[in-house]
Amino acid sequence: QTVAVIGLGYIGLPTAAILATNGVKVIGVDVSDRHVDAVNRGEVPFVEPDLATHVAGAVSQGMLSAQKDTPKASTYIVAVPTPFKDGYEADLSYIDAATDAIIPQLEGGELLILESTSPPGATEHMAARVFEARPDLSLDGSEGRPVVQFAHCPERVLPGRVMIELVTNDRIIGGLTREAAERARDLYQIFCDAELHLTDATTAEMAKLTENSFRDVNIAFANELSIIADRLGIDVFELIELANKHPRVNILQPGPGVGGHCIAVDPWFIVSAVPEDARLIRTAREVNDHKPEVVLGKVADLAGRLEEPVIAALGLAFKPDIDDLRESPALSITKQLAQRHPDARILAIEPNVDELPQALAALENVTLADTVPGIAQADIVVLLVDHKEFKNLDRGVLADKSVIDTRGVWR
Ligand code: SAJ
Repeated sequence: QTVAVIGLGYIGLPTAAILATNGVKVIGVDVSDRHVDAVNRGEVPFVEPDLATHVAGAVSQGMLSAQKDTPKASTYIVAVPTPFKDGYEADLSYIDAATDAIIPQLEGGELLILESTSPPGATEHMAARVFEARPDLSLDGSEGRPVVQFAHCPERVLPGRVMIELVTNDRIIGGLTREAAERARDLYQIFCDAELHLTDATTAEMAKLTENSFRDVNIAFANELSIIADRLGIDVFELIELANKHPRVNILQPGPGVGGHCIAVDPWFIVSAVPEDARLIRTAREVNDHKPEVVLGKVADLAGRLEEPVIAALGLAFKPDIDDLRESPALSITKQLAQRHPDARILAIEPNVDELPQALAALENVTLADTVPGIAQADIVVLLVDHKEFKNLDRGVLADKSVIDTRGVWR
């Protein structure tokens, strides 16, 4: 069999590589020349531990190649982005484009797997698009028309641990038919050592969205508690630590907001599918999205008392010990600080980057600084990301500073 993986991003490329190193012939497809050329040289166009070894090995053995056109294949895995558009509805245009490129290649007998995180109904939508264009094919072989099968198999891997979690995480596989789910299971079993749970496609779509929404709602609860605790003059981190001593309570940690391209996005797919009923999920998103404003308000209270204050913003990434700035609340807070306080000098302290990111580079009152010298110059220190460099800081340097610790690392 030949597997075509459409979209060589941070999910598609690892999946392509791990199938290929397990003996499956894989053709990767991407619209970007940079991705295609890198893969064909046996290189990886982005950073992910261990991925480079897999790609280099698979390409040199002739099991993995990349191209821009969609080839004939027995199985197609679609792993393209699903961003959201205005009104928070999912944008399926990348899935549609991938499907449209597969359609002319179909002869019957193929399996199409949607891996992209998708709103409920996306796999059915994909099948409807195929059968509308190709009435000569069918889902069930009715009237003797050749069968094309469809399944949804969402990824659940954590960036930074992708090559490990592809093997060790359980997976959910939802088929439009039972046969489709079983056939997809046989494919994933080639490299996945964990359990593969079969269900229908819509349940699989919702399972992925539910996992990330669960985390978002729990973080929103912690963020709301942090605002309540401030009002009451108590320490939210101590409050949560104590409440979590209860055997059935497990509250996550508050912070300056929720970032990344998954947890801050996926819950909206549920909200836009059932707006009247997804009330808690929507409110959680709003609570988390409002948290940067709360942090900015605290800084403004302190900065208002000083002339030309120096403000150190600690961390730009969306979570600790990475350089990923996507949808990062720390980055947007730092930018807002600079824009709202033109008289202030903002020191951006991010040990995981070497230069100011584009979003900040154009702002005249922002400079990148090293941790200890930066803090030493500051009047106000705002901790936004719990990077190890900040956790392990010698606290003496904070002695005469006004400190806002959004992650509770210096309690
Ligand atoms: N955060 C908090 N408090 C917490 C935990 C997280 O404020 O107690 C914040 C982080 O700082 C960050 C954001 O939430 O800004 C998201 O970080 P994360 O580590 O929770 O998640 P991601 O986005 O890196 O990866 C998630 C994972 N999903 C779950 O844990 C349910 C991962 O398994 C998924 O594969 C990934 O989303 C995805 O691709 O959907």
